[in-house]
Amino acid sequence: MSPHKRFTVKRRDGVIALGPKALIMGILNVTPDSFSDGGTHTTLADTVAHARQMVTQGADIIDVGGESTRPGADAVAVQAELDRVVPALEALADAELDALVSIDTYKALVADQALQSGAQIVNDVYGLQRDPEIADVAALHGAPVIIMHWDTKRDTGKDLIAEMRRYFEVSLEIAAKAGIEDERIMLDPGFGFGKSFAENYALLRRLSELNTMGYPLLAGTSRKSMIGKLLDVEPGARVAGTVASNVLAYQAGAHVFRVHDVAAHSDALRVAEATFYGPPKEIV
Ligand code: 9MG
Repeated sequence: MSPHKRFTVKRRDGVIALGPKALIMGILNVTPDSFSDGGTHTTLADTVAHARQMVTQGADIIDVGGESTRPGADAVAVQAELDRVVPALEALADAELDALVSIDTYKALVADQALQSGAQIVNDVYGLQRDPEIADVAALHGAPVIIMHWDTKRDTGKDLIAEMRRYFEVSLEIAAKAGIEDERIMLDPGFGFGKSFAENYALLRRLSELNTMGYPLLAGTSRKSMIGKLLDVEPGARVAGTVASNVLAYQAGAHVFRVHDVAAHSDALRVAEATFYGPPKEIV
């Protein structure tokens, strides 16, 4: 049986078709302290070149973030975050890349400016619960929203998936109250966020249980410590481990994959798609 339910996610100017074809979200950090690319994409030209390379390699979405979410990273003030992301978003819009652009922020003001500067999707690692006005902003712009699970007050004695469902229900209620339609929502279990090493692997093992929530799923394991700690390797050497985790996430029904290493995932996910659904007709 196909693990991938088909969804048509509404955007302001179109739709995102999700189903058997895995979508790749390439990570574009515009932070000086990005943990795994060393913050090397510092000039606007470099930023655009990196995004263009990811699109050439198969990225469908470019996720622009101006505040690092790595453990121990400092929070960034709204203006500082805007100073990082707005010029990058405007440069990406000028470049007319063949990809959608998402803004990785939990701040309503940043999301608002970002959506006016070319971003089309809101990626909120706090699932609309840190700054609930972000839901109003997304609704106003007709933007799809990625609701990620990051429950800083979770009862770790309770079942992770059951707790995650409860967290998502709260986020979904915030979204509904703001007027965000169900067809604009994707869910993300938030690998690495407030979960132990063992819980991250339990989450991957049980990921398919989230399919019953009835929303598309995004998986983000890229170069995270769940891979690095297991293999005892630095971020740059976590590609094979990340690919393995994402192929398993695909098998569990995930639709979108947030990754640093786009080329490797493009190949691996094409193999996974062909295995589940048969190779493309033009090759047969
Ligand atoms: C910004 N960011 C870092 N990790 C992430 C993940 O796993 N999912 C999403 N949606 N965003 C993330």
